[in-house]
Amino acid sequence: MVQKQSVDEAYKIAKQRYAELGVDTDAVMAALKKVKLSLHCWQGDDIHGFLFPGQELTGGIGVSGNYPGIARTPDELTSDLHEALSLIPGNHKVQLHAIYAVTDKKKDLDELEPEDFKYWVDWAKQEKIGLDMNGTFFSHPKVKENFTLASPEKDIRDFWIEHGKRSRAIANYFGEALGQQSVNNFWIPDGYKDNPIDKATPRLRLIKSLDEIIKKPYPEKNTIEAFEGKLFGTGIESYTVGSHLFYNNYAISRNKLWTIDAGHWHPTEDVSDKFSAFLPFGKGLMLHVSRPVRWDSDHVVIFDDALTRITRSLVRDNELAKTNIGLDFFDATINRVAAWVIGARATQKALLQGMLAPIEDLKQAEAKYDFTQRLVETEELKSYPFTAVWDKFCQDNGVPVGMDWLNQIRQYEKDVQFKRD
Ligand code: RNT
Ligand code: ZN
Repeated sequence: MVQKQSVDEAYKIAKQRYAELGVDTDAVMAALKKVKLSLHCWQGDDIHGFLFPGQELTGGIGVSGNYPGIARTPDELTSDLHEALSLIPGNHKVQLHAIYAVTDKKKDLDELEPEDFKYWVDWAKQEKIGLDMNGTFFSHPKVKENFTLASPEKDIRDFWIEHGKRSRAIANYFGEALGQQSVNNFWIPDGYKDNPIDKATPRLRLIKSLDEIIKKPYPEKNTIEAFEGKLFGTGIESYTVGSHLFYNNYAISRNKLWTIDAGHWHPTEDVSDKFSAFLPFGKGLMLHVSRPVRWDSDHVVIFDDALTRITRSLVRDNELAKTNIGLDFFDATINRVAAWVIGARATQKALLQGMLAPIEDLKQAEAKYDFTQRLVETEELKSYPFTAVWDKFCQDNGVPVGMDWLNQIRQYEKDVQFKRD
């Protein structure tokens, strides 16, 4: 067990070290506390949901592993989310997918209504958290040859347009009932395995379908749409209708959010460079923080260079207010609750490290072409004692410090998760 006294002593020294640079660690902790992450409910059950038991996962995404203790019911999933939230400092949000509706009636995706999410709203009220939304445009028989909103068939498009409309009514309900904006994220798998003849028409159809979905106005304080592009999916390697450039332009022209999923780019592409190129023109961003390993593998987010580049950009360029930080990964080879906690804590730790810097001084040095100071300080800052501030932040927010939280996971496995199998 980490001792409170050692956390306090280390913090005192760290506070002094940062104060020497003009950085106020108490103010930084207060700023970090305000940053909400949106935890993705689907890490808890390998994207099965509750609406269509046993339905296969499709759409070019996949989950591997079979660690015991998967959540199979709404109560099991909310219990696991509660456990995860209790190990993550601060107050956050949870992202749902349409397939997580909780209803006794047999309903299809084009029939869902806000009342089918009352279970989640009641739970969110109890947890004092907000909810984000995602329509589910995959794992369904109406996905024909990997096409939904851009399908050449009107019947297929109409089904998915109706689903999109329903998802907006649900997101509006979340925002209204919980008093905070619900981001409604759209990702569709549409595309071709092999080279298309016609790349233009599917994109024109997608624009028409999306415009139809977003036609009805909802108060923006309740909900706003976000659009997530992608390079490719498995089985959809040659052409993606909703590419990055497509949604970048769609989001700007419709004054909506653009979603950047860190796993959806070529592995050497630095997504953090895109924020400041988009935001001067765009309404805002939604992030799906993920970790691609060689491809869009959706590994659990860890404290690595790609993550710290993302968080440093957000902090240094003052973009947090216009950015919604969601997580999106799915690993079933480890404890699924631990997966959430690892990814969320890594993201917060990376944000904290980014904040603990004399950013204005460095900007001034840069403006005076003092690249020597810039490189010396940014390199030295990497080994400044930000971990002592992180430990203090965890302690002050009533969550376990360091690796102590693993004990809680082991206990939860024993008492709850392993009893499910
Ligand atoms: C798929 C997208 C999408 C999904 C979730 C489940 O490549 O990243 O965000 O991961 O909707
Ligand atoms: Zn995503």
